[in-house]
Amino acid sequence: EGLGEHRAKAERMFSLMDGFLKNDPISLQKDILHHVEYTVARSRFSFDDFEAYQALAHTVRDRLIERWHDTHIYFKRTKPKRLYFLSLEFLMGRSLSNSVINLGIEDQCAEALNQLGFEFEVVAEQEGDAALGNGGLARLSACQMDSLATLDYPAWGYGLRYEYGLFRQIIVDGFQHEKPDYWLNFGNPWEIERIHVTYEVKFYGTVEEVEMNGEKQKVWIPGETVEAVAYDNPIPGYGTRNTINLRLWAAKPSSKFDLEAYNTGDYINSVVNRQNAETISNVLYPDDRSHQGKELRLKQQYFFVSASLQDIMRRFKEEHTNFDELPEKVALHLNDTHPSLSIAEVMRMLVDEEHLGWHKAWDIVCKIFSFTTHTMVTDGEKIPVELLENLLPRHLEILYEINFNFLEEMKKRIGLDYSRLALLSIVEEGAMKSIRMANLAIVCSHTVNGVSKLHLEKLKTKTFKDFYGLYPEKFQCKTNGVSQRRWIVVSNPGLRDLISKWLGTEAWIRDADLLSGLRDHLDNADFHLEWKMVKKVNKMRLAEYIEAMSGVKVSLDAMFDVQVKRIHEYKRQLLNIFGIIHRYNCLKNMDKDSRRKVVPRVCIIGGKAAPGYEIAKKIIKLCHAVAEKINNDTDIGDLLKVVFIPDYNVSVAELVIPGADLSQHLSTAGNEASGTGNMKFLMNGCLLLATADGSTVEIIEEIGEDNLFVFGAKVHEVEKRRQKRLSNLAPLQPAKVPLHFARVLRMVRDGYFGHNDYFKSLCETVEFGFGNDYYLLTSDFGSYLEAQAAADKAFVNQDKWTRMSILSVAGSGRFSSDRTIQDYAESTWKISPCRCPL
Ligand code: B1N
Repeated sequence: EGLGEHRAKAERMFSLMDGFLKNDPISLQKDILHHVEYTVARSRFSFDDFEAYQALAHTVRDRLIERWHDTHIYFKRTKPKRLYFLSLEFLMGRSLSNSVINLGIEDQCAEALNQLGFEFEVVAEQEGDAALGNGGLARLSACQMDSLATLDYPAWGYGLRYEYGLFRQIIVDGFQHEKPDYWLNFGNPWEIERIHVTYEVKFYGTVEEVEMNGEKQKVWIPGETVEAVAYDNPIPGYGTRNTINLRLWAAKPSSKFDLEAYNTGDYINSVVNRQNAETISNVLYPDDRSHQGKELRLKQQYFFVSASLQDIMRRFKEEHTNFDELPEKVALHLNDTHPSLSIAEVMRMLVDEEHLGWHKAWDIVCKIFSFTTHTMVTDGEKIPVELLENLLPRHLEILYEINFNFLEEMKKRIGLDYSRLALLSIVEEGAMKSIRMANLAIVCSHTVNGVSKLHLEKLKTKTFKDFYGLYPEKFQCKTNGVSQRRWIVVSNPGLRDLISKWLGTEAWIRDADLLSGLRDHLDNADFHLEWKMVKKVNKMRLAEYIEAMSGVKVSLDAMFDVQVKRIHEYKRQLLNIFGIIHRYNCLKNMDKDSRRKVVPRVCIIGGKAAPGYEIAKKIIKLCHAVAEKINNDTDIGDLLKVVFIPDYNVSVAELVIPGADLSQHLSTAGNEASGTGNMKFLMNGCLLLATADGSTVEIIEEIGEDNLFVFGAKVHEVEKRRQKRLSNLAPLQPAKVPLHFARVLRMVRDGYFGHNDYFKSLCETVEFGFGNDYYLLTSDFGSYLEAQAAADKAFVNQDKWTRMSILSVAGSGRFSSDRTIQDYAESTWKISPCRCPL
């Protein structure tokens, strides 16, 4: 009876809805106008590009919501094992083009806009970037969400809804300044606020022991409550109806907040205090290496962890009654150590709230967590015990107990070897007692993943050597990948069309391995011609952008040489700049005849320095100082131009990468865990000039070393060279420094580019007796210049260059995030596709 009634009601609703939204250009136009009038509240007779963007975004959003609902109803019905991807950072960039492409309605949208007098590209450019992350790790999360949706996996992403994303970089007089990125200023049509999906998150307070059913039980009496509100961001898959959810949490003052103060009449102060709660999710930490010992950061982490896990457990309990089923139904993935408080939180929920008993809870916890580390350094994230004790007293107890049990087990396994036990311990003793988050994550996760083969090797032999000895089976390699939807289809439509035309199919958009089919046309002259044409058009676009940003006019005949990524000493932007200065010196010393044979270059550098990272900021200034000198040297003209692209972010990357001929990835071998920029350039037919570091090693494996320019010390040589440098230290031996390098260094030091006082400490990083050139610029310089010369030589032979470029794209299939995600799904998460029927 009840069921029949329910069905009748549903059918009536559906008929009122007039079926699903339609995607023909006329229906789309109607919807756009509807949103102009009723959502944006502008007259349908006068609206500008931005308003057209808003209206179109809402039109697309409606369609996403339909699919999102269907997907979730289907997941609810089939109850598959779900993956929860926990990450404190997601770099989504823009959403419009990506959504429209994944929904398969790009042509219809373009036509609809056209008939309303707008152009899709112009409208799409109105959108700002969602920059809720720092760099590679955060963009990786975004690509992986795209792959999870496309491959139909029942997955959720969880993160924080920072009101201020990564700072905007402004360049004043060659210096970086940081401006807040208040990205929500103009609204965000891609999120759905769920005012009813809220959870209380507690902080501070004390732990007390109470009697419960004749047993002693710990309870946490928190001192502060903050509310977490869910904001859902639909993530559409490509070529599927599946649309999954990225749920981001925002902090709101709890209604229970500070009741006491209200009662005592201090109204104004209690409102001000309430407001403070919101600061928790306000701002993203802009340093992608260390933010240690900061209370706000710890608060962010726990706020995120607590809200996500309450949500996950609520969903589990809706569908299941027995916690024994948890490992079959829930996979929790820790994206780096940042969310690893989750481990203590799940233990607390199971032990204190569900009364499961420690051993049973522990057994379950060890089956649900997996962990990916993204770093090469041993000295990972640590939380001072003092902070935890104050902010999360119960969690600290739980961490101690986990550690105690772990060490007891280890004593049985390895004996009373206290120095070894001290290394394994989750708790670091010493001046600042702290919790080692990586140790915690390794002990409690069933899988520990590295992000490239080389990275995994280092994890096994160095970083986590002791753990590898204990749990060899946990350690796995999941080489990173990037989404060909974002990095070819969205950002390089010309190349997309060309690939589809020559492969005779668009299937590569879901199956990147098909790109290898391009090899069949390797020597086809028409193919070459079209290939070069696509690059030329992309270079034109980039040249216009460069002129608009920096006023520098660049020649399209020049080789566009690009290095864009966060500024770090280990990434060696300084090597690039020194190479540019050397090139300048060479040009100055050449006669007219020799100059005619030179390949003109446009050297493009972009990236942000962490606000407190002085040396990185000096690198940015040096780049500008060198650019000013060279670009204004009329004697050099188009032979060499240097450009710094300000405020590098996802949308800038989408413009720069397709227009690059050559890209540089210069990290000292053994420092870049993977790198993903290299893959994006590879997919866009840009040749790589790179060290054998991180995932580049696998790119070399895939396309062969003849098809890129590899240079520099290999991983196993780096340690030796460092030792050698140090042994040279005692008697200063400047003669050991290659002449070219010494000359370039001296020019910077002596003020050839001005600001010599300011650059002094930068120069010292590569000088003996000071920084001792830890990153080995001196010893790699010669080999770097040789690789540069090889690139020049190859560029002269455009046939050869084009072949290398084609082979790069053809070999990029392995570096699709689809491959990475499928591997994770099958071997780590043990989840299966769950495809929502049409
Ligand atoms: O993660 C990327 C790798 O491709 C890069 O090689 C690696 O450097 C990068 C703290 C990080 N490692 N660690 C971070 C980011 C934010 C933060 O707050 C650390 N990012 C990486 C993807 O695997």
